[in-house]
Amino acid sequence: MSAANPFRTTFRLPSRNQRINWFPGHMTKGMRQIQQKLRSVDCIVEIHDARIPMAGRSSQFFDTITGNGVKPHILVLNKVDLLGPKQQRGIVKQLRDQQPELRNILFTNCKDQRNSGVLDILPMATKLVSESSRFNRSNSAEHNIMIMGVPNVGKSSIINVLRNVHLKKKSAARVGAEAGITRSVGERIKIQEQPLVYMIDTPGILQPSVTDDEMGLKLALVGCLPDHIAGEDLIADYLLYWLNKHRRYEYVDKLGLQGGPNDNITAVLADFAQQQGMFHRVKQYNGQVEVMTNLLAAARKFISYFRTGQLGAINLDEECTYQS
Ligand SMILES: Nc1nc2c(ncn2[C@@H]2O[C@H](COP(=O)(O)OP(=O)(O)OP(=O)(O)O)[C@@H](O)[C@H]2O)c(=O)[nH]1
Ligand SMILES: [Mg+2]
Repeated sequence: MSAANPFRTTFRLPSRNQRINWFPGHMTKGMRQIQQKLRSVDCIVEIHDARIPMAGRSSQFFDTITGNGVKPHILVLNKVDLLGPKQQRGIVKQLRDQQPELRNILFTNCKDQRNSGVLDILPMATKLVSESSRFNRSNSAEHNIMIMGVPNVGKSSIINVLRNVHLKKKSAARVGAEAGITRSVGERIKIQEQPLVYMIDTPGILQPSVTDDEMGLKLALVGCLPDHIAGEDLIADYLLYWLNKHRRYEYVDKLGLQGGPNDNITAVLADFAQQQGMFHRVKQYNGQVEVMTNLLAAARKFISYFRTGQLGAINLDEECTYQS
C-alpha cells in the first residue's frame, strides 16, 4: 500500500502452486494441422485482442508454429470497439519497442466494419504476398491466408465479415462467445474472386505453459480461456485490483457502491449483489436454509461489464513489458 494509492500494488494468486493454464488436446492437434498446411499458405494473419496487445503473444512460440517468420505476417488487433481510438498509437509504439520487426499492424472491429481496419486486411495481405518470394507457390495465382491466434479473439468472425463483404456470401465459420469454438483446422474458405483469395480458419492456441500469473489472469479476463479455469471469483478480484491500481473508478458508479472505491472483492460483490437484489438460498450444516447475497452471480456480472466495455476503454497491458 502507498499513501498516494491505498490499494494493492501487486496481485498474488491464492495458492502458490496455482497456474492459469489451458492447453486442451485440440490445441496440440491444431498446432500439428497448422504445420502440415503451412506449405500451401502465402500469408499469416495473426489476430489478437486489442485490450491485451502484449499478453498471450509470444513471437518465439508463434515462430515455432509457423516456421520462423518466413511468410508475410499481419498482426490484427480486434475488438477495438472495446478499447477506443485514443490508445492505438501508444500500443503500436509499445509493440514495436518489444518486437521491432513487427511492421504490419491493423486495428479492427467486427461489429462495425465501416470505421475499422477490417477492410484493409485483404489489400494489405495481397500486397505483401505479391512482394514476397512465394517459393513453391510462385506459379499459383490464388492466395491462401491462414488466420491464427489465441482463443476467442474473433478469428472466425473476421473470416465471416470478409466473406460477406467481398463475396456477399453468408457466414462459413462457426463463431461463439466462449473460448474454443473452432476446434480443428478446417477446409479453406473462399473470400474473394479477383484475385482469388481463400482463408484457413484455425483453433485458438495458447502457449502450453503460461508462467506469468498476471498474463494468465488477463487472458482469462478477456475470455481467452473458459472462466472455470481461473474461477470467476479470482477473475473478478483481479479486475478490481487492476481498476484500483490504475485509478479507473468508473466501476463505483456502475456497481452502485455506496462507500466509494474499495479493494476488498468480497465487500464489493456483496454491496453490488445487494443493490441488484442478487440473493440465493443456502442450506446450512444444521439443515436450516438461509438467504444470502449471491457473490458468484455478482462476480459474473462485474466481469461481463468489463467484457462489454461498460467500465470504460481499457488496455490491460498499458504498462507491460512481457518478453516476447
Ligand atoms: N466486441 C466485439 N466482439 C467481437 C468482435 N469480433 C468478434 N467478437 C465476438 O467475440 C467472440 C468470439 O468470436 P470468434 O470469431 O468465435 O472467435 P475465435 O477467435 O474464432 O474463437 P475460437 O474459435 O474459440 O478460438 C464472439 O462472441 C464474437 O461475436 C469485435 O470486433 N468486437
Ligand atoms: Mg473460431
